[in-house]
Amino acid sequence: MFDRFFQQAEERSGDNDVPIDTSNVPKHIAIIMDGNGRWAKKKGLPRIAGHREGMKVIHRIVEKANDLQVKYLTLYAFSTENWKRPKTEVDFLMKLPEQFLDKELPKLKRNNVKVRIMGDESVLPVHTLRAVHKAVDETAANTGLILNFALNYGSRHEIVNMVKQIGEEIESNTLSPADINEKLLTERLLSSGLPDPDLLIRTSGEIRLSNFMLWQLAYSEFWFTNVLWPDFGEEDLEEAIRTYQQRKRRYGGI
Ligand code: V07
Repeated sequence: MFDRFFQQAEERSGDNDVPIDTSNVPKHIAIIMDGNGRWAKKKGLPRIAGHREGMKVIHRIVEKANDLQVKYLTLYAFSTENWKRPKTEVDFLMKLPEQFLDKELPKLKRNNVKVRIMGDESVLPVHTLRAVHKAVDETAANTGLILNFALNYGSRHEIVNMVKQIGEEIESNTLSPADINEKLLTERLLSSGLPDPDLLIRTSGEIRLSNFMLWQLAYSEFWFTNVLWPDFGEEDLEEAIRTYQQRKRRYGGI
C-alpha cells in the first residue's frame, strides 16, 4: 500500500510529458544500484541472478546518459561492506567487471567513453584488476562520458586514508597545516578530478547514503525510487533528471 502511494507521488512530480531541458542536464550523476538481490528473490531466483540482471541494465543507462550529454556517471558497484556477504556471492561479484567489460568495452570505446575506477584496489582479486585496468588504459584518451565505477569503495575509508596521508606529509614537513582547505581535501579524495555529483539516484526504496561519497554529495540533489535496479530503465533516468530540473527551477524562482 505504502509502496503504491510512494510510486504515485513520484509519478505526480515526474511530469512525463515535460521534455528534458538539454541545457540543464546534471553534469555528474551518481547511482546506488540497489535491489538486485530483492529482484531475484521476488522471482524465486538466487541472488546472483539479480546481480547478473543488474549488470545488463548498465549499458542502456550509459547510452542514455551519453545521449543526454551527461559528462560524468558514477556507479556504486561494490562497497567496502559487501565483503561481509557469503564468499560465493563475493566471488561471483568479482567476476562481473570482467564479464561486463568483455562484452561492453568495444562499444564503450566506439562511443568515446572513458572508464575510471574509484576504490581500494589493494584487496581486489588480480583477475578483476587486470580487466578493469585494461579498460581504464584503453579508454584513457577518450573525451566523452566519464564512466566511474566505485569498486570496493567506502567513503569513511576514503577519508581516513586521506587524513593518514596528510598526517604523514605534515610529519615530514612537506605539507603545512595552514595549507589544508576544502580544495586540497577534494583533490585528495578518490574522486579527484571529478566535479561533485549534481544528482544522486538510489533505487530500491532505501532512503540512505550507506557510506557513499559523503564529502562529495554535500550539495547534491537526491532522488529515490522504489524501482529495483534490474528494472531501472531509460525512462526512470529521464524522470530523475526532470525532477532535478524542476527542483532547480524552483530554486531559481526564489
Ligand atoms: C556489479 C552489477 C550492477 C548492479 C550492482 C551490483 C552487481 C558492473 C561492474 C563493473 C565494475 C567495474 C568495471 C566494469 C564493470 C560491476 C561489480 C558488481 C563488483 F570496470 N556491474 N557490476 N562490478 N554488479
